[in-house]
Amino acid sequence: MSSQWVYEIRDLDLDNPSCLVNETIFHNANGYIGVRSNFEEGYPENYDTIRGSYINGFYDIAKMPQAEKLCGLIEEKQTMLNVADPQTIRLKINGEVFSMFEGTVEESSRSLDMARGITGRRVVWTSTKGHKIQVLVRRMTSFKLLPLFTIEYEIRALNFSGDLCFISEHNGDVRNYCNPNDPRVAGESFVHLKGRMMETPAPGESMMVMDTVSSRLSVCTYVKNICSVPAKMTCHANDYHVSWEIGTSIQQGQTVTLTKYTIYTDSVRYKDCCAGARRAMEEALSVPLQQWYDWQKDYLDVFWNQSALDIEGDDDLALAVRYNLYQLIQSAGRDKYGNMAAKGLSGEGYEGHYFWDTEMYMQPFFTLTNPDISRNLIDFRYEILDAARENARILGHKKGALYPWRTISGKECSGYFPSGSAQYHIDGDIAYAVVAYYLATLDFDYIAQKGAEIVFETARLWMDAGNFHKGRFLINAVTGPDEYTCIVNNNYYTNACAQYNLHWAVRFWELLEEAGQLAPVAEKIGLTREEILGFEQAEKAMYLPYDEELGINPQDDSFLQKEKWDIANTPKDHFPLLLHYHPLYIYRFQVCKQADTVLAHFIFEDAQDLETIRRSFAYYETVTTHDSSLSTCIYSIVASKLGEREKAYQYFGDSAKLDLFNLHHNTKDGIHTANMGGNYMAVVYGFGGLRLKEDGLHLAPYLPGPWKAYTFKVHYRGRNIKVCVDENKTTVLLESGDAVPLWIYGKETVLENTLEFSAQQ
Ligand code: IFM
Repeated sequence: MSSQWVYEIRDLDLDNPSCLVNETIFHNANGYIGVRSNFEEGYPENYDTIRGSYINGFYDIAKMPQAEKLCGLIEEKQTMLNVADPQTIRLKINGEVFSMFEGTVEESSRSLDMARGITGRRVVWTSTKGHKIQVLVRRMTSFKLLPLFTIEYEIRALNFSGDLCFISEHNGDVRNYCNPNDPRVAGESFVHLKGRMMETPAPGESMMVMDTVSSRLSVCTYVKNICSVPAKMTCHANDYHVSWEIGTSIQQGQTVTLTKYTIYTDSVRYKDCCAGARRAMEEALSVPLQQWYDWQKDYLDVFWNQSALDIEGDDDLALAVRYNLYQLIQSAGRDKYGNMAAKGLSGEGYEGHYFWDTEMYMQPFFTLTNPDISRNLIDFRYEILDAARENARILGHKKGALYPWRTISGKECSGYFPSGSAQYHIDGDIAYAVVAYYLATLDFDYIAQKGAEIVFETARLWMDAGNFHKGRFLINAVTGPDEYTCIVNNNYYTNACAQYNLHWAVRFWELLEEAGQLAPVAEKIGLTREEILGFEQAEKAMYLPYDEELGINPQDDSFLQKEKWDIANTPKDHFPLLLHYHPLYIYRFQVCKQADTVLAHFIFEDAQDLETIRRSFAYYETVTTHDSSLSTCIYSIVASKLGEREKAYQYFGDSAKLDLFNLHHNTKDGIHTANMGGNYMAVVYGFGGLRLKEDGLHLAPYLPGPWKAYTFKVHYRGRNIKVCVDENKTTVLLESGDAVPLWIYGKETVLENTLEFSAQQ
């Protein structure tokens, strides 16, 4: 049972897999810290749990020895750390220990309130001796004070009066989760944090500083417990584990609350993380908790006002889409030290690494609704540009920058290069995101300061990775987005990306020259007019594979020569294929894990005529397993473009509830953030037909069958534009800002106030 803004589940399933999934689904995060939603009191000993708190961009270095030490293969990786755990609160009533797994759980629920930014848990429980209590827990990671995490733990005695004791813990003895049988999480677990300082400055308080073993970083966690009634506080502390016993009494009908404040700071952002933690704690305590709740709500009012995507006609789906957008704002880094991990800050899948997921799947949402966050994500890429230059040298390139396939602070962390470092398209993806930011904002100063440098250096890389041959520019030995087809020649997506990247390098050169702002960046990186001419030639000569017989764009030079994988007759439990077949075996078949050429046909739609796109789509549908969560949303968008509306809706629906229904069976390791961003795109780019192009904003909305209406907003070049689509009409409204040219259903017009179009476009 859920309302429009609250995702709630009742009568919790208490089996181990359900508990693990809920730890992810109800996690709290704010772009800086993320805390999984573990039961405060813990689980039975035989239960697997991932009890974790994470800091965006905070990592240690783990060894990744290569069995065969070939030149340039990496031997270590960064890994996001599970930092000290402040979640534990055990409860005793008249000496009996509260547990969801003993006594009787009469009622139970968990909820996420997306308007207020708070998660909740409610339990009515009767102990074996018949004492009945209600436990209400509210948790928040503050969007206003990023280091702050709070737990409000409220007990109500329903049928007794007696003793009440909270045991509130702060545990520095933590490790990361591992599963040696799943390549999507770490295979081994090490102790990455060593205690340096632990103190209990005042009753109910504890502070710990831990240092990473290899990356030379530090993290401080500062905890303060406040009880709503007078209580006796006794401390037990040893070995980076502090436990405050908080004893009091409770009367029948009375409510007693323990409020636990935790501050996280790290040495990436703070010169002195202890001092930073003290300051933040002082700030946290300077106003009542209610004030932080109010500010949380204010923050989200602004967020939803800028980015709400409202759907009428399917409440469950509307809620799922809202849940997805909420996860995006929980996951996006708010400074240049943190980006958006594939699992956000909700779990340890992919070890907290940032991939192309950011630029191609999550960032578009921010580019259209919250350009400051989008710019911030580019700032992060700018910050690691030197590391990308170094990475290019490691891979033998004399010029340019090659962004790592997966990373936290800039170094390549991919241990398996065929489906990792070989995905050179990440350079084009990052350049694409810079251009999209520019097209949405016209923030030319930013391009002059940072954006153009990224686009120039990535363009340079293509010149070194590819070569002219018989009048065509070719890029050999790379891997495209489809990770079931590795190290190929002329991957269509990669070549199209490179072409766009080169095009925009030339364009930014021209624009900077016109604006008299070229010299600083050109001199800084020694970029010459001759190089730009080379970019232009390569762009024009770029080889985009086309098969005359089928009239489609083959995924690469050899794709169509391979036998097709028999998807229909592969046992259902053999998906995802990557967990059941040796990679080399998979590589010899025509089988796609995810959208590849189909993605190119969305992103670079003007590179091909509609019929080629249509035939290609039909072809790739038959060879794609969608084993990656980045796939169906893209198929939905292209189906929309092709007017295949039922199909578009079906693909969209498949991806909208992926985590809420644990459809990929690995939500326990964290949310699928790229899928969530892709789900947004399936509405706005797919049903809404939105495109950002140099000639302006394009829209071509239609109403998908089962819906009554939908509305979305975009922030475009300083204007706020609202698009409402219902059964009768499409309305485009200029909410603020000056008139702006607009392309709607392929026709150019000017949006001055309100435009209305009939529904049947
Ligand atoms: O970046 C993706 C990739 O495209 C498919 N495998 C998972 C990665 C992280 O989400």
